[in-house]
This record gives sequence, C-alpha cells and structure tokens, in this order.
Amino acid sequence: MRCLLLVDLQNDFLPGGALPVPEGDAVLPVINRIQPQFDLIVATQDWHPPDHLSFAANHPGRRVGEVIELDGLPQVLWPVHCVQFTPGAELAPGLDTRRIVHVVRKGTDPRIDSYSGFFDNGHRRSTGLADFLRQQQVRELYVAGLATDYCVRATALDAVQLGFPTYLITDACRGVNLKPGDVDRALEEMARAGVRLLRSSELVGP
Ligand code: VGL
Ligand code: ZN
Repeated sequence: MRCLLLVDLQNDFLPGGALPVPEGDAVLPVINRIQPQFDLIVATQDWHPPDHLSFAANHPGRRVGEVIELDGLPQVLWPVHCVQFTPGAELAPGLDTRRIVHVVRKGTDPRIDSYSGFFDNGHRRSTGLADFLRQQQVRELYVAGLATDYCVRATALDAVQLGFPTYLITDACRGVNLKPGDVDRALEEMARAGVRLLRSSELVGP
C-alpha cells in the first residue's frame, strides 16, 4: 500500500485562522490533485482542549512565540488554536476529504504537545498511527500538509525512524518560519534523516 498522510489541514492553520501558516491554502489544490495516486489516505488533526499548555493564554504574563519548559521539554507558546469541536479545528473545506479513511487526533493531553502524528513531543505515548499503517500493510508513506517546520517535520522524522520508507511532497507543504530559515532547516534535517523529498509533479506530471 502506498499511503498519503495529510498533516493538520485545518482552518486555524490557513490564512484568516488563529495560527495561520503563510500560503497554507496553496497546498490544498496540490493535495487534491495527487490523491488519486494513492491507495490509502490518512489525516492528522491537531485537537487541543481549551486548557492546553501550548497556548500562551494559559500562561499569564507569557507571550506567543516565547519558549518555556513544559514537563522537561522546550515548548513554543502558540495562540489558542485547533480547540476541540470548534470551527478552527475542522479540516479545511477546500480539502477533498472523501477518501480519508482514518483521522488521528493529537495534542489532546493538556500537559504535553504533540507535533508528530505518531507520538507526543516526549515520545511518551503513541497515537496508534504506526499500528494502523502496519495493519494496512503500508509500504510507502508520503507526507504533506502543515506546518513544514513543526508537525510535518516531526511526523516525517518519526515515520523514517519507525522504518516506513518516507517521502515528503515539498510543494504540498508550507511552514511557519517563526525564525527565518526554519523551513529550509527542517527540510535539510528530514533529508539527512532519510526522508526523500519530491515534488508533486513527479507523481502526476506538471
Ligand atoms: C502545529 C504548532 C502548534 C502544526 C500545531 O500543525 O505544525 N504547529 N500546533
Ligand atoms: Zn497545536
């Protein structure tokens, strides 16, 4: 099975959302176009309770973008985003969801963030995604979505580490670039770890 894993294509990460990724909406037509090339399509959904400790608002006196220590891990403080059962947490209306067979909800524990679709940021708990993919006999995993320098990066790094031959479709991803160069550094890091980078035109033609 060749699987397309769609990371956090949610309203809050699109322009106009609570944590907008620049040009985040540009990935939607690309992703819709490549979907027919895959046997299996799975998605992740950032799914925070309102008291999630990645939200700057839950740390009086702290600001968005600051880094704190949370349970022994560095944690970037974000605007309130992707709160469970709110419109911002819904998958983007421009995404063709008809072939998504499984959605992994992550970031539900208020005390720890979960950028990766596989594990929380401390690698303490699994989401069950790896077991699901193995059950489905996934042999190749293609990753796309938002944001390149956070959830896409963490998901792709875990995927190679778990032994899935992993591909990143670069034009089907966009990043935050909180610091200039973050996206490029994330791409280099993924490539160094064994993630193969490709463009969507290599899957479907230009
Ligand atoms: C993400 C920051 C906070 C992401 C999620 O989807 O990359 N980034 N929560
Ligand atoms: Zn989040």
